[in-house]
Amino acid sequence: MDNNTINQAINLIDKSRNILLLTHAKADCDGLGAILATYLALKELGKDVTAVTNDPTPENLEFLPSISIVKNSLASAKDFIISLDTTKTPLSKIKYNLEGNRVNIIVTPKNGTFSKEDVTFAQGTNKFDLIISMDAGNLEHLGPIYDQNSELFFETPIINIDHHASNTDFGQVNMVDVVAASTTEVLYHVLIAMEKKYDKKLITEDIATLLLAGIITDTGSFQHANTSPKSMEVSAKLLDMGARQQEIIKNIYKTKKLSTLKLWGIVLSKVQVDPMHRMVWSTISKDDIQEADAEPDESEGIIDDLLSNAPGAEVIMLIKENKKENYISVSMRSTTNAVDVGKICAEMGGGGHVRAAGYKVRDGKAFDQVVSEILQKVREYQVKRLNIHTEDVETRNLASKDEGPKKPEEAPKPEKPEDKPATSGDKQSEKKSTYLEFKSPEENRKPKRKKRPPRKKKPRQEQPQPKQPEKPVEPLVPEEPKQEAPAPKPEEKPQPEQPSGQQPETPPPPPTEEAPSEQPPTRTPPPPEQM
Ligand SMILES: [Mn+2]
Repeated sequence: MDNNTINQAINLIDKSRNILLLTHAKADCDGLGAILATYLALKELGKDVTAVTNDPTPENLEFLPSISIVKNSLASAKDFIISLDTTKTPLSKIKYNLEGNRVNIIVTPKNGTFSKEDVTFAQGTNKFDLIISMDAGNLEHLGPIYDQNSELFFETPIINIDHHASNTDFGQVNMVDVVAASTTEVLYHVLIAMEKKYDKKLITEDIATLLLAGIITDTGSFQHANTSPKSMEVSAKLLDMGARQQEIIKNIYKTKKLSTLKLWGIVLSKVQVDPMHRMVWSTISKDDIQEADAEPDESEGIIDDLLSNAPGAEVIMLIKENKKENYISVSMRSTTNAVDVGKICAEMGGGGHVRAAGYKVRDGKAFDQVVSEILQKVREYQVKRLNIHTEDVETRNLASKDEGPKKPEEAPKPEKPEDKPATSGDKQSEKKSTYLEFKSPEENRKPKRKKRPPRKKKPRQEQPQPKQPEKPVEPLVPEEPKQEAPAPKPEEKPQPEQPSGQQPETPPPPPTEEAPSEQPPTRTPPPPEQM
């Protein structure tokens, strides 16, 4: 973030009086932390500030300092003005009364009489003179607030503060630092610059806590790959400024409802693994949510738990049915920059970062179908990238079978594995050994087998990766695929090609639900541009 950009933003803020702060729909801790911190700082500078989010605050974020100032709707941004010309008739007093659905404005003249001609009407000008959008990759991510007030966004200058690689630079001033771990990390630098400009202490303990909360949650407590020396440094300074780290940890990570624990248990018990394509996934159906007596958003965090507990997996997915809002969401994480889940999700109509992304399907497609489509998609991606060709066809065949979400009857497979004539026996056995274990990343790096391309530094995209020999290494997750979807079974069949055009619809809002912040890992070794 260059100083010039920060100065432009500060100048814009300086000359604005009435500022609107927004974040993406289904605001997460980073988005809320950013708008609350900005709210408090701008109030300190004497500005009129309004902070609005679309959705109610998640329970576990209610501890955020000043959370109660956030409104859930944008009262009309524009006033309607009724004016009365008092040139000829001086005014004595004004009052109003309510009569059913009508408001009567009663004006009493000092003398004389007002007439209709003295009254005029006008649309007030927009009451906000600046919008600051935080943690949102584009205007649509702001949700209904944008849809319902689009005019406001055309008339009002916007400062866009974010760290998503997919950010479209939609503001007049764009402070988008894709290497920052969180929006609050970007904001920290802005607030420091403002302190200098106004020669005033702005970062109070509350603000430091809000900023740190965004960094902690977006880095998964400094566990994701987007944890950089800079984010650690900023965090250290925030602690020094009085950020209450324990309060954040306790509320975010150590307080779980019984229903949440139950839901996690159900989801974890359904984890499936495909070692050959280095995938791990699980599903949450509406029945699971009901069984746990949980809310759909209580699955938040599960995918990151999978991420840290599935050694060797490169792609981690959680596919969830949200019956309440009638969509199916797919959240993806990758453990290496070589696998760009942002790209995969973009092709499915969503988006995100290289290492954290997602999309939603709202077209009424069956849950199982959505599951098999994405599994197929990722397998194809991995086949190409890993050059799993050796047994090309067979491999693919193998692959496609496990997707099944748990209901047996729904498994789209044409035939059950059993029915299928086994492919050549010997082949199977070799496959079997292959697919039972993941290679750990380290393993891959070692020159163990023949030449293996260094996978770490690969440009993320799908650069064809030289094939990696698959070597058994850590026994990955135990083979648990319970239910019908046995994880990779050697004799799988190719999946019937499904129409893939989902309309995933909105790009993954910055991960809301299960994807706490889809931005985790943006950078990592190679300073990736996680776009
Ligand atoms: Mn964020």
